[in-house]
Amino acid sequence: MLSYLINRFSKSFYQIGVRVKMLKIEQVKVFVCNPGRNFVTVKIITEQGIYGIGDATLNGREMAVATMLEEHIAPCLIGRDAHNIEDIWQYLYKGVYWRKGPVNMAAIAAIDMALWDIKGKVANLPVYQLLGGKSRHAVNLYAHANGESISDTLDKAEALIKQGFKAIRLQAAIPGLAVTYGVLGDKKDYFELQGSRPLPPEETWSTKKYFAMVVELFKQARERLGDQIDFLHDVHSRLTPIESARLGKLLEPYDLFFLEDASIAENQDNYQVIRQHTTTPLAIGETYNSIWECKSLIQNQHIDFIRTAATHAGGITAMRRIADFANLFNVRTAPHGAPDLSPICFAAHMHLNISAPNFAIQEFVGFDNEQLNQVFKHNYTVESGMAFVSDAPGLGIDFDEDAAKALPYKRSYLPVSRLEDGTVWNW
Ligand code: GCO
Ligand code: MG
Repeated sequence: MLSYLINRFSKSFYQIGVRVKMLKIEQVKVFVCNPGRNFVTVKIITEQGIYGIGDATLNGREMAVATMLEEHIAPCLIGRDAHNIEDIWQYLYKGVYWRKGPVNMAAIAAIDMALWDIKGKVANLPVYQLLGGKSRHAVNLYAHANGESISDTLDKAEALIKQGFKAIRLQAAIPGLAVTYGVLGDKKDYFELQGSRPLPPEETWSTKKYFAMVVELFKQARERLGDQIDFLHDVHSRLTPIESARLGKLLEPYDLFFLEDASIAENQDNYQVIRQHTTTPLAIGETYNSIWECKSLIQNQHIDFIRTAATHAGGITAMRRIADFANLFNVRTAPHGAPDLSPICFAAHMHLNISAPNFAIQEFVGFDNEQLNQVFKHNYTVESGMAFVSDAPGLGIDFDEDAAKALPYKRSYLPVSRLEDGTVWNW
């Protein structure tokens, strides 16, 4: 009798298991479109007609990723089971002799996002539910205030505060330099809004001129905006480690939420130099393609925030591993949210942000370009400086193939930076 029951019991489990049908990948489509700037999008379609989408945009190198996907990755995916996200990730990462790299990892990332999108649709659940559910009710955002002068920046910050933002990145033009990173000007020809730049524009950098502006910016910001707003700033890797250490010290009285990309950390020990001199919180990671680039920064607690993006660090699967690792060392996540990451990446971040226990803040520039919204149909809402995740199954975002086809790719580059004597510098 007992063996009969055990037999029946295990049999019914077995039968339940069998009901999870294989989701054969039938087609992998790749689109490169330009609704105001270039985006690379992947669409994976299963035999059952269920599809998922992913972002593979690598600013200035879009066609390299599109070729990687079309030529090298798509043919290996046809016929595989879309359910096996982890195995497909390992197959594309470990299974290939040549690991990591921005082109490769952006391609893997897009496939991974599309597979999570499919899994959510099949389960009829938003992706965050598959990641363990909500750790918070909404996602804190930081907005950008970029000005032609300090007072212009602070005017823009005041307008954002009126909209309800409680965390603002402040960037202002550097007197004496023709162009400053992050400042739009009236030309509307700043990289964030680029349509096409057939050749890389060149810019000049001066650390001395920058220091003269930046400390004054935060002094005036505290005087004018009070002590209840979180301020952030992106150095965009222009300083050496000891210069970063000095800047961190000079900014301590103004209590930054974080100082981003103060120095390059190809040599991860650079951050030890900065860390030992300043208590200004440090953030880095938007260009990282894997956990290996931030491993020692995190485990030595030389940074406070890790800014990897789903599109560049290997998708939702990889972002989740980075977040969990960072959590062991009190490092919180603050994903990159520049306009060259498509709304699909933003949607992926929303699911990660709402679920990760150690999420801190999401960079947010908004998607208020009409063409862009024709191509990408997103579903989240923003209120009082916070974003609310979509409860639609999957990632909660859709892609209009026809709208995308009507807006073809245009070659475009990021700028190149030089010192005043002509030496190539970090842009
Ligand atoms: C940020 C970033 C971006 C990058 C851009 C490059 O913090 O938002 O630094 O502005 O420059 O993503 O493609
Ligand atoms: Mg940045």
